[in-house]
Formats: sequence, structure tokens, C-alpha cells
Amino acid sequence: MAVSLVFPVTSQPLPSAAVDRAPQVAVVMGSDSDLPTMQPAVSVLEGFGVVVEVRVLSAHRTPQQMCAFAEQAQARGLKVIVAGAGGAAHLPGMVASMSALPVIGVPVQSKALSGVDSLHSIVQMPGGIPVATVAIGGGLNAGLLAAQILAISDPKLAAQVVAYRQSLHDAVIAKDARLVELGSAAYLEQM
Ligand code: RP5
Repeated sequence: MAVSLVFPVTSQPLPSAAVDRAPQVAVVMGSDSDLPTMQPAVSVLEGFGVVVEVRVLSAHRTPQQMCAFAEQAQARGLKVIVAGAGGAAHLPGMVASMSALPVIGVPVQSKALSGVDSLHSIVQMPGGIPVATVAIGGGLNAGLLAAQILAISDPKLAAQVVAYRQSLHDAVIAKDARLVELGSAAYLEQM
């Protein structure tokens, strides 16, 4: 007997975390095993005061839920989607194919091929359906890029992004000064 693989696509709004303000960024991932890679995106965005929706949406295991999310994302007020997946990493590209929102793909490091499979899956999008792709395991940069996209129309957020960059600059200046002060051998000792 033939088994139907066609499930009804839900037309109901998907559940979202109870927050006072509507989320501006969605951080979605193919599996909860991707969360350690994706949490830096969530943390840096929340640190900037951006409301984030975090979801597990699998292109292969829950395709109907992925479709419903992507189709509803813009109408729900989301501005940017960060999508992480590993291996046969179709989630970012499929979400991008169903939404005009900017999608930032995060290749998750896979066990078998160290994430090169994920990177190639995400980065080789056909002409017309772009996905901005960060490094393998680049959750932090994906969150920062999402913040920079929002900052185009949010001067307060733009100032926070600049302050973040300044903190990176200051940290390197301090390390350089300490290296010069201690010498390389002693610096290595205290690392
Ligand atoms: C992908 O398969 C997910 O994005 C994840 O990186 C990978 C493995 O998923 P699990 O087997 O850990 O659920 O769809």
C-alpha cells in the first residue's frame, strides 16, 4: 500500500515565545543539536536589545512547518532570518526561496565532513535566491550581521554595533601592550 508523504500545511500562525515586543530576528536551525553553534547569534542580538525568536525547523523532518514559518515571517514583522544547518543543509536556502527577507546561513560543523558539506550546501545558491553565508560555526558573525542590517534604520543599534567594534579594538590594544610588557614567553605562561 502506498504511503502518502503529503501532510496538510498548517495555515495557523506558528507559536512564538511570549515576548512584550514582536521579534525582529528569527534564529532558526535544523536540529536542537545546532543550538551550541547558534546560541552566540541569539546572545549577541539580545545583548543589543534585539528581540529574537528561536526555532527548530527542519527542511527534511518538518518541511511543512518550515514552509509555514518562511511564508509568514515578513507579515509577522520579522526583518532578518538567521538559519543554521549541518550536513545536507537545505534550511537556509529553502527559507530564502519562500521569503524576501534577508537570510543569513550558518554552516554547522558536521561530524563526517567537518562542516564543509554544510558550507557547500548553503553557499551554492542558484542565481536569484541569495543567502548570505558566514564561516563554518559562525553563529556570532551571523548575529552581528543581522544586527548591522537592522542598524541601517536604527541609529541606537548602529551606535551599539560601533561600540562593540570599539571593544574589540580596545581588547587587542590591551593584549598588545601586555605582550610588549611581559615578552612572549611570559605572556604565553599566563595565557
Ligand atoms: C541537519 O542535520 C541539522 O541542521 C543538523 O546539523 C544535522 C544533524 O541533526 P541531528 O541528527 O543532530 O538532529 O538537518
